[in-house]
Amino acid sequence: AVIAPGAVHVPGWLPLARQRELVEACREWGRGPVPYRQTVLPDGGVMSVRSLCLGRPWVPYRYLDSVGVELPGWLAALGREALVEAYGEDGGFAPDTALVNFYAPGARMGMHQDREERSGAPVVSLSLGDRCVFRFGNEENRGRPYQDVELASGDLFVFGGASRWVHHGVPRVHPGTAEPALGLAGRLNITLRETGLGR
Ligand code: MD3
Ligand code: FE
Repeated sequence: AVIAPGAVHVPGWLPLARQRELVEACREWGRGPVPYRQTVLPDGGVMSVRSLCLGRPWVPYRYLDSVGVELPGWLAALGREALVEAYGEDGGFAPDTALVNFYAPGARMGMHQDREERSGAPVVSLSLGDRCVFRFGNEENRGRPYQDVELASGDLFVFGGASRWVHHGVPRVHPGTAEPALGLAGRLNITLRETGLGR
C-alpha cells in the first residue's frame, strides 16, 4: 500500500522463518561489544526504546560509541530486495548502517524527523514481534495531519522521496501480540540507511 508519495507499506513481507532468523540476529548483536541501550537526548530526556547501531554510527548524540559490529552483507542485500519490492528497483541502495530499536512493553517513540543522515536515500524499516501503531505525519510539524498505520511482524515499510523528511513516531505497542513462535516479548524494528558520510 502506498501511504504517501515514496512511502510504501508491504504487510507480511518477511516469511516467519526469516523473521525468526532476524530476531535471533538481533539477540546475537546485543551480546556483542555494545549492548542495547536507552539513548539520552541532548535535553536530558531518556528514550524508552533501547537501541543498537551496526556499521557506521552517524547520530552525534545517539550512536557515536556504537561501533564494533559490522553491517552484515546479507542485511544490506535484504535492504536492496526491500527497495525492489517497494519501488520495482533498488536504485543502487548501499546502506552503511542499521539501527535496531527494541520496544519492551510500554516503550514508545515520540514524533521526530530523521535529519541526521547526509543522504536522501530511502530508509528501509523491518518490524518484528508485537504489533504497533506507527504515526506517519507531515514535514511541517509534529502534529496533524498524520496517518496512523498498524505495523505487524514481518512488515516492510520504505520511506523515500517526499516522505523521507516527514515527522513520525510510535505512540503505542500492543503488548503480547507477537507470534508465539518468535519468542519475543516486545517489538524490534530494524532500519537500514545510507548515512552519506563516506568512508
Ligand atoms: C519515516 N524508528 O529509529 S521505523 C527511528 O519503528 C524510528 O522504531 C521507528 O523512527 C521504529 O528513527 C520507525 C520507520 C521509519 C524510519 C525512518 C523514517 C520511518 C521514517 C525516516 C523518514 C520518514
Ligand atoms: Fe525516525
